[in-house]
Amino acid sequence: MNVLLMAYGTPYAPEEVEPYYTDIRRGRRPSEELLKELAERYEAIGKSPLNEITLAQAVRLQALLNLEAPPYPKRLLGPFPPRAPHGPARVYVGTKHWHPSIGEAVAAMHEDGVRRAVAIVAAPHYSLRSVAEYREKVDSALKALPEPIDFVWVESYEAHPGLIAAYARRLEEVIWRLKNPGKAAYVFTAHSIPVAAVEKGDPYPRQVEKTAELIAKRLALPRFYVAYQSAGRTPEPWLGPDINELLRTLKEEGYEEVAVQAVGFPADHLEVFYDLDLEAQATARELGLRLLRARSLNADLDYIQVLKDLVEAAWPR
Ligand code: FEC
Repeated sequence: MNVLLMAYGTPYAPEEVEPYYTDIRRGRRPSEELLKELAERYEAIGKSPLNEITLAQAVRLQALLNLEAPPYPKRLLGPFPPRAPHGPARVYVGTKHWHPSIGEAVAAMHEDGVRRAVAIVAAPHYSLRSVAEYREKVDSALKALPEPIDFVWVESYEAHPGLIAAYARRLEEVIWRLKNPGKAAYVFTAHSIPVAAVEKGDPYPRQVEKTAELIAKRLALPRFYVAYQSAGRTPEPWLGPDINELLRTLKEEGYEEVAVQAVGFPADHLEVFYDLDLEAQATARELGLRLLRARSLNADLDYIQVLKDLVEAAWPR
């Protein structure tokens, strides 16, 4: 079994911020002002851990897919069906905007003799501005190969019961720390996308709502809100409400505590550490709101088990 696990990617060093940002902008170099602003955001969080987390996810996913029963005596455990029913699994990492790039990963897979694989993104929701773009990058890498690789895609998994349980578990930890959970506001966030994509019928906001609704139902939350974060620095309109704007509304409505969970991103990175932990936290402080954020899934085994389920279900039999 072969898997291509994809994520956004982040620069490894400050001098890589410029080419990374240029790649995000489809080859258009950012202005000095935009570049300075992004460099300052990285500086403020110290470093984005996204590449390390993606690698840890891949290592753990490969280990879980290859897990075989230890050779215990049959007398104790009875016949143990061997795991890894699809043969040895190999997981490759490809990042959308940095290295290893999706193109580099696809080329390495081909060189290793891979001709069939499951493609999955470490982000649960499909968008024309996320998964569709990962797919374009895979398709363009395939064009450079002498023989094709047959990819089976997992395009979204917004309602996977294991994902909902994993998110609910992290939010429950926040609920324990609230002074008055019955009167708190519960806010689920995802990366914003341009409104133009939504107008083209992008299922993204519907899928984000679904994830939020299922977590809220599982924890019997009295009410919940969905907000978007990290809108791009472009003049076009972006999907809202923005988390900072929503915090102002919540204050006006009389809330004192807000529990925030980023459901659009399984991993910690710039958009979590800067946009939520620094920016939204500063807005909340200014408004006199107590904001607590649920910790991310990262490479925790409950999330890796979700990836394993999805990959095994997609693998052609
Ligand atoms: O830690 C890190 O260094 C990387 C954090 C990071 C993640 C991420 C995820 C998503 N994005 C999505 C959509 C867009 C669209 C644009 C866009 C732009 C940026 C910029 C940075 C950035 N994104 Fe991102 N995104 C991350 C970081 N993103 C930096 C450029 C500066 C800025 O605008 O803030 C606009 C592109 C354009 O100009 O055309 C659209 C979506 C996701 C969630 C799915 C995924 O993880 O792939 C959707 C992590």
